[in-house]
Amino acid sequence: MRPANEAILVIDVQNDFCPGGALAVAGGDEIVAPINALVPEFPVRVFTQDWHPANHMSFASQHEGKDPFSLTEMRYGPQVLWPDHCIIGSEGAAFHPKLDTRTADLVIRKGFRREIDSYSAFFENDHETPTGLEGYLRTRGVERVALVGLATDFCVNYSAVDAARLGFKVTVIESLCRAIDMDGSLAAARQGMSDVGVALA
Ligand code: VGL
Ligand code: ZN
Repeated sequence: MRPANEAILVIDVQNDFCPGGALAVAGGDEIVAPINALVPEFPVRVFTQDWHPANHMSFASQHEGKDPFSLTEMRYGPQVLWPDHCIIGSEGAAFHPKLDTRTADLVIRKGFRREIDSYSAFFENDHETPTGLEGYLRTRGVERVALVGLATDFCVNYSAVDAARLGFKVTVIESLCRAIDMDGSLAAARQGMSDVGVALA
């Protein structure tokens, strides 16, 4: 067991981000078994779930004439438009069937407000609406967080950067993550994470 102040965050290991899903990440299912093996080593274990209403504003289907993977402006800044994914209560929003969720202490759902996307496990994409995860981790005495899951360049990246900015010591275990990698987004994410002191392991 790792020290009592260490948490693992398992980000969005859901059917829609795995092969066959609506926003499939290549190799997304390969990380499930090694994540199952790693999670029990941590005393604090948080899993996240992307969780959108069917008319979520991050969906291209809500923007007349816009294609998935194009960009739009939201009140809080630029936003990639996605295929419909992780709709509340759907099979696509469920955790991968082989992911052992019995080990989770807490499941955080995010992205449930129609108007705001939420890549990060800590703040929605306006960078100010909190999910409550910071308070949970602090009240459990957590000082270090390790991140694994999907996708490296979006939800893992945003969660890792927010964690570092909040003062946690952060490691992204890259071998247990997989990326969407659109238009150099993986390289940009790795640079952005390094810039705020996230260790890439
Ligand atoms: C994610 C795009 C849209 C992710 C979630 O989990 O990385 N990416 N929603
Ligand atoms: Zn999403």
